[in-house]
Amino acid sequence: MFRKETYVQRRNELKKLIGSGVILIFGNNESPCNFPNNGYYPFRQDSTFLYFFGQNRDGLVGVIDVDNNTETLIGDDIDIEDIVWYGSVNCVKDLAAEVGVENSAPMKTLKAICNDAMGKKRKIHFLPPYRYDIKLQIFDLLGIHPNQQKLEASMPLIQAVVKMRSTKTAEEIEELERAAVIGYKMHTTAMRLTKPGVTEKFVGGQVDGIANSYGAMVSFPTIFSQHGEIMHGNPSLNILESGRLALCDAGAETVNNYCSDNTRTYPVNGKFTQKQLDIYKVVEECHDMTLKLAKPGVKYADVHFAICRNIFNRMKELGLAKGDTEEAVNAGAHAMFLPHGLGHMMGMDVHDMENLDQINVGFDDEVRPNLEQFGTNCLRMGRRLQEGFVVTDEPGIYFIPALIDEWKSNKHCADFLNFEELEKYKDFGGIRIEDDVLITKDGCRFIGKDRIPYHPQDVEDFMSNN
Ligand SMILES: [Mn+2]
Repeated sequence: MFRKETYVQRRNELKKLIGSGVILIFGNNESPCNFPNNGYYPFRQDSTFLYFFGQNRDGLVGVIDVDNNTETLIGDDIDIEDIVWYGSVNCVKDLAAEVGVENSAPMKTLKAICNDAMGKKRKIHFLPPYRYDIKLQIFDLLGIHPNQQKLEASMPLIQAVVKMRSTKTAEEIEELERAAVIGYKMHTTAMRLTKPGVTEKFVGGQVDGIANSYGAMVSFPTIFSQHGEIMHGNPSLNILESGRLALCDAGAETVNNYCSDNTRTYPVNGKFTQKQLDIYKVVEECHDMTLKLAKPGVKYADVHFAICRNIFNRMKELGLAKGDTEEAVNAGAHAMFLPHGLGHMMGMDVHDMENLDQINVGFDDEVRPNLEQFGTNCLRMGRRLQEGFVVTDEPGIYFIPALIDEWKSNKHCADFLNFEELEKYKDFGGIRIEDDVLITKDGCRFIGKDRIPYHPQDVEDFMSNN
């Protein structure tokens, strides 16, 4: 948790941005796994609740009455039965005081607060909920059916939260640096353990354990797979084979819930083949290109398309693509190789604020998303960069057999792709290199002091020496 003043100042800023009404910020509840008291899924507090109210406990709701300038932390104190099983915890009044909130009240008062506000026709601001228990809670409190809640959520509140959380302060950047240290340990451990004969699941499990032992948990389910061409390939019981590539996309969350997100791809046996190296070097070049292009005022969509054009040019050199690069990228032909965006915002959520809808986070009135074109529709961040933004830089090149077959059979982008050559890459897999980038005053830099090896020689050296 940060100092009390941080939360006080954030709530004051929020009140200024919202102007009037009552703001409800719902914390998350525990989620049982297979029966009510067993094996809770790891508790994860809602990030916006953490941002304004700091408390990492289930069953809390923050209420900010903007017009009367009052703040209340709502929640029930635990009883003696809970203390017997889980130990004692601070009462809600003390939790409130720790983050500079003057008032606290039991959960049953929330209904009265909402009824009073609704009776006076005051605006009640809430964010679009993503958990079913919170949807039911909103239904009970405000009478809005769950399937209407996204529509009825407060756009001014969404915009204010995005405005505030997009720019990371010095203390938040320190947390992101801490997450990067754990991420470094996770990835170098995976590189050490990767060798022919072990299962993907073994490596993935060890990576998860490091996140748990140094921080809160993983920032998203670890991807560790020889099928790098499957975007979210969870570790399977398949055995790692010499001659193949392994892709590891994993990140940590610090105990204060700030994230890291990195990807590395390396040969299972520690040595790239020439064919692998030819593709790898293109991804490496694109990854480094972002550092030169990303700075305040530049649209991240423009950085994305610069990288798409570079990939396409290099694919032409390798005989996999053909035709005019500009026309090809306009037609979306590059998505054969890169079917996702260059990156996304990152912070307390690994896809920061994605629950507030990507269109509100990564785009604005000036830069609109292209939701029609395959590949481009997966670009999560397009708008102009500002100092303090943190985005991922994650170019990749993939050879997806089903996509090659589909485009070949319906002749999609046939003027720009060499399907004969693509056939030879159907067993290649995929390569992605990802790091987290902080936008600075006049440029950008990677987060994390120690780079997880990614230059081909560094990767080979690390794998042969560890
Ligand atoms: Mn990512």
